[in-house]
Amino acid sequence: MNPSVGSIVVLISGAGSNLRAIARACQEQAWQARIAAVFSNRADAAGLGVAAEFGIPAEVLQPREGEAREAYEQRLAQRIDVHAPTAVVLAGFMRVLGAPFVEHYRERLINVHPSLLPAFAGLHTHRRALEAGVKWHGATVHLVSAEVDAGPIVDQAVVPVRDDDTETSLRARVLEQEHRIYPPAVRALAERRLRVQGQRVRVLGRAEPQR
Ligand code: NHR
Ligand code: GAR
Repeated sequence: MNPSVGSIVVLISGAGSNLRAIARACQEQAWQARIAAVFSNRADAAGLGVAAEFGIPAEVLQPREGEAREAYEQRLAQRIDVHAPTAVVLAGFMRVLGAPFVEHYRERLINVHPSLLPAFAGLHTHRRALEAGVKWHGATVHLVSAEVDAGPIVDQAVVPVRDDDTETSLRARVLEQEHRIYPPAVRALAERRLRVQGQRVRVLGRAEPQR
């Protein structure tokens, strides 16, 4: 294996549309990185089918009954580390991760969150944005810290909130932006082109024009 080529591990729980966007970009562009494996904490995640479509090895790793969170995360990390990842990518992964796991992957763990952080951390972001009456909503790519949805921000995208929006229509508009901004951020992390200073992240060698 060529050590200069980055290794990407993707964690999913659901549909896998972000996994698809990343796999497609990785395939179509000449990334100096490969998607080595996909892990799902749910056996019924549709994203497992996406992994199969792209020929990416996928593994279901479910918490056992009564298993402590830290024990599960230790098993997960053991399986992930087989691939010596330069990037561990949360793509609709719906379990909060404990501090030891997050620390183990410090500056290698990345997430896309469906809001303009620090607004609407946590769940049900589109419903909460509609309830709050904000006129602009969006998506945030951030490095994962032990505090949920509070890590250094890599990129953001903004969408308008329309008068006739529902949770469903707003979610679709945001998801489209996730698919646009997440792949280049994952690529930069996997290719070791992110520089972190406190809460601020610089992306080196970003292709221009970016938007
Ligand atoms: N873990 C840490 N430590 N830090 C982050 O920033 C994390 C994280 C784990 C996941 C993704 C995330 C998001 O983008 C993420 C970021 C799930 C929950 C949650 O509360 C919160 C944030 C995120 C994902 N999950 C419930 C739980 O008890 C389960 C909810 C469910 O199964 O539907 O883990 O917002
Ligand atoms: C995405 O909108 C992602 O931002 C969100 O779940 C969706 C996953 O879609 N993540 C969270 O809400 C985390 N709390 P996908 O499985 O099709 O990529």
